[in-house]
Parts: sequence; C-alpha cells; structure tokens
Amino acid sequence: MSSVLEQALTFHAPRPGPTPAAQGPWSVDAVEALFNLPFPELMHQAQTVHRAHFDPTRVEFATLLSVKTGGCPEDCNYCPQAARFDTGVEASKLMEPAEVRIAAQRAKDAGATRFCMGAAWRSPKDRDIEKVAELVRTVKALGLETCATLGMLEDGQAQTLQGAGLDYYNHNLDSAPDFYGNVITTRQYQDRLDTLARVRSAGVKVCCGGIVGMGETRRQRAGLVAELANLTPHPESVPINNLVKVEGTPLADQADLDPFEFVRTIAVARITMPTARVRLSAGRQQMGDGVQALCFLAGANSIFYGDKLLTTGNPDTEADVRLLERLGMRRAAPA
Ligand code: SAM
Ligand code: DTB
Ligand code: SF4
Repeated sequence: MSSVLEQALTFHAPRPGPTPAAQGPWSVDAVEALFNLPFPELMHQAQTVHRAHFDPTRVEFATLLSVKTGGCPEDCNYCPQAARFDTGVEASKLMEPAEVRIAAQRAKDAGATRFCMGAAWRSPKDRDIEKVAELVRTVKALGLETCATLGMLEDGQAQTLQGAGLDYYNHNLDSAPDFYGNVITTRQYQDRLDTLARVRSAGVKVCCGGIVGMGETRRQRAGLVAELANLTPHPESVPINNLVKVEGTPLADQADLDPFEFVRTIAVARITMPTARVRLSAGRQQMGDGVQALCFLAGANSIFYGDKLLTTGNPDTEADVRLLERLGMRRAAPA
C-alpha cells in the first residue's frame, strides 16, 4: 500500500478546531434543519463530527439479557412485555446470579464488552434493587461494563446500583414530548427526566435514546433528538431503536419508516451528541446489511450483539462479525 493511501486510511486522533456541529442548546428547528439537509450533506457533517471524536472503523458490542421478562403493568404501545397486550410473552421471575453469570460469560467469550440487563418493571422495589445489585457485582466481576434498565428509579436506588459497580443506566425518552402521549399514558415524560436526573447525580453514566417508526413526524423525530441533546451533559450512550412490530401490540400494523429516515436520525444524533456512543439498536434484523452500513457511515458506533434483544430477535453473532469484516471494520476495544 502506498504511504499516501496508508495515511488516508489511518485513523487520526481528534484535531483541535471547529467541527460543523455547533454545541447545544438545540432548538427543534435547528435539529429539524439537519434532518432536512440533502442526504450527502447530512452524511458529510455526521462523518466529520464522528471522525473528530472516534475511530470510524470501530463498533462497540453490547449484549442484552432480559433478567425479568413480561408481566409489566405499563401501557407502552410498542412493547411485547406489557401484560395488557396478548403477545405470547410469558412472565418470568428475576433470574438468579448463577444463570446471569453463565449468560454474561458467554457474551464476553463471543466478544461483547458491555452487558445490559433489562427488567420489565414500571419501577423496582428496594428489595429488587438489592437483587439486581448482586447481578451487577456478578457481571462486573467478569470484567464487563455493566448496564441495567429497570424502569423508574426512586431516590437512593441509583446510588445502590452505583455502589455495586453499575456503569450505565438505560432509560429512554422514547419519543418527542408532543408525541409521547400517543404511545404511553401510564407514566409521564417528566417521570423519565426525573429518573435520568437521579441516575446522573448518582454518578452512573446515562444511556438514553428512543424509538422511531411509531407514526411520528420528522419534526417529532427532531423533537426527540433535541430533548436528548439538551440533557446536560448529553447521554454517554444513545440507543436509536427502529420499532420492532410485535403481533398483539397496538403498533403491530404501523407502516414502515423509510430506512433513509432512520439513517438520518442516526446522523442527526451523531452531530448533536458528538461524544456519545450512538447505538444502532432494535430493528437491525429487519434492516438489511446496506442500511446498517449506512448507519455506521452516519456515525453509529455501537450495536446490540447476540441472537436476541430482550424478547425479539437480533442478527446472529456470526452474521455481525461477518458484516464488520466485509466492511473492514472492527469491534471496539473495551473502555
Ligand atoms: N421497563 C423498563 C423501561 O421501560 O424503562 C426497561 C425495559 S424497556 C423494554 C427498554 C426500552 O426498550 C424501551 O424504553 C423502548 O425504547 C425499547 N423497546 C421496547 N420494545 C420495543 C420495540 N418493540 N421496538 C423497539 N424498541 C423497543
Ligand atoms: C434500548 O434502547 N433498546 C433495547 C435496550 N434499550 C434495553 C431493548 C430493545 C427491545 C426490543 C423489543 C424486545 O426485544 O423485547
Ligand atoms: Fe414495561 Fe418497559 Fe415494556 Fe414499557 S417498555 S411495557 S415499562 S417493559
């Protein structure tokens, strides 16, 4: 390889100087203006920001495990785990540490660096938190980064999890404030912001994103991204989920989102939250390799890795390893 080409293909450490992304606060108008850019312009801006902060060839692998499945009292219209929808998901009790250790070890052996435990709770009780703290200690002891998503937290609960070694707490805003009520009525937007504030003040890193493809407008997608980007500081980790349509949920027959609109959402998240891990999350199985590759070009640098999300499917690990190989990309090293 010629040295010029070699140089062109080598990752350069971030250089000082302006990037095209102005820092927040972000108005919905400004975020919508990014969405409205011609696709090549938007991709160029996203790439420029991405390369200023990350090696664009590296993707983080995070594995999910549903440690307590189904039977949830909430009414999130997209969710297969809500007890009120007939989706065929069986409710289960919280898993024991020994079972979780086996799953986490398997994830680590397959190449994951972050392990995220999800529970279908509205809000955990203090005795649930004690049990999850034990799961966190178990996973942490294997040398994995830990993440949990358990619903709304009360004062003190995030501190307990932090003390057990929790690195990230996932709690999504899910959609724009003016669309949210169409999807969830059993908890308010402000409840979510309150939980995020508790997580932040306990010193646990914030993983917060949303779902697109639920029938929202482009302006409402911009509204979601503006809310995320205006959290101060912005979340360290931003999962962007494409709705997985599950039979039995009210959103089962929702029309597909244009895949380019999904890619745009990733690009806009990257530009407005330059140092976040933007995770190409639910919906990859339905997406096709080409769209996924565009998402990586748009600045996505994390995926859920493993054959299952919480209750629905995800590409198998061999397919993901092969996809990155075909793109000349690699798994990100542990933090
Ligand atoms: N019960 C907790 C809560 O709601 O915060 C934690 C688990 S909940 C399943 C975590 C996130 O998964 C939701 O906030 C939502 O963004 C995402 N999710 C759930 N069902 C989904 C679906 N069908 N398609 C895409 N994302 C989904
Ligand atoms: C997130 O934003 N997406 C993940 C994780 N955080 C917990 C969950 C996706 C769930 C998709 C539907 C299911 O598998 O049940
Ligand atoms: Fe329950 Fe979370 Fe599903 Fe909502 S998204 S129904 S809170 S498990």
